[in-house]
Amino acid sequence: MPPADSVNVSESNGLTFLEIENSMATAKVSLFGGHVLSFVPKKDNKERLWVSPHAYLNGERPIRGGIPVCWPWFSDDHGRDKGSLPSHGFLRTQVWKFVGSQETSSGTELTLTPSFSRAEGFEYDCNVMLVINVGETLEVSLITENTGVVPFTFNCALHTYFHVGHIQDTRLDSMEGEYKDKLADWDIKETPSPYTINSETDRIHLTPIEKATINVEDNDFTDVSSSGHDSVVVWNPWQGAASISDMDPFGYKHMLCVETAITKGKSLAPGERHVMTQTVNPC
Ligand code: TA6
Repeated sequence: MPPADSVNVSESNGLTFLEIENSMATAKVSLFGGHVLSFVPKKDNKERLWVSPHAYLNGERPIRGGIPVCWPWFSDDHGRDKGSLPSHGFLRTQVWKFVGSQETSSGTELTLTPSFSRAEGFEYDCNVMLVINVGETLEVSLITENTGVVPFTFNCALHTYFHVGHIQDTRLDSMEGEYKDKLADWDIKETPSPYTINSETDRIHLTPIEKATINVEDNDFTDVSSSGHDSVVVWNPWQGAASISDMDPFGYKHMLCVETAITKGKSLAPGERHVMTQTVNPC
C-alpha cells in the first residue's frame, strides 16, 4: 500500500526517513531505530524534540536525540556482564520496517515494526510494533505481544529528548514520589519540589506518573503523558556531555530527557499483549 498523502519517504546517507506534514503538525521519523526525530505542532511552530547536532545519522550508532526505543531491557539491566550486550537493547540500532500509514481524524498514523525482536539476551518469540500518531499531539505506542509458548519478562523506554530553550529556565512539574538515583549508587530519594535541573541528573522515578509538565520560562510548554509504564526516567548529562562523543559540551543546556519506561520488569504470558504509550502534548 502506498503511504498516506501526508507522508513523504526520503533517503539520506543510506537511511530512510518518513516526513509527515498534515494540517496539525510536521514530524520526521527514521526507520533506523524506529526513531522519531522531530515533532513541530502548527499551533506554535516550536520543535518539541531535541537531536544532537553531532548525532550519527548514518546507521553507525544509535541516534542521540529524538525518541530512542529501548527494548527489551533498559540501560545495562540485561542480567549479563555490563558491556557484553548493547545498552538499552537492540531495537535502536536496527532498521525497522514501515508497515503502513493512514490518515485518521486525529492526524497521521504510522506503524513500524523492527526487523527482528529475538536476539542474544532475549530469546523469545514476540511481535513488537511502534504506532505513531502525528496530530495536535504526538502519540507513540510501543506494543509488545508474546507470540510464543512460554512467558517472558521485559523492560523498555521511550527515551524522549525534549528540546528546551535553556535547562536553567526549565522546571518539571507534577512529579512526585521516590526515585532511584543512578549517580548515588541507586539511593532512594524523595522527588524535589520545585523540580529544577542544576547538575547532572539520572533518575528512575518509581511512581508511574501519568502526566508531567515541562515548564519553560514559567510557562507550561509541553505535557508528557504516559500509560502502561511503571517508571519515569529523567536524564540530563550536564557537563558530562563533554565526554559523550555525539554531543557537544554545551548540548546539555537545550535538552531534557523525560522517559516513559518499564524498569521493574513486565511479564507477558503466551498470547498476552502490552501497550506502553507516551503522548507529547503542546500546552
Ligand atoms: O535514560 C538515562 C540513561 O540510561 C543514562 O544513564 C544515560 O547514560 C543515558 O540513558 C544515555 O544512554 P546512551 O546509551 O544513549 O548513551
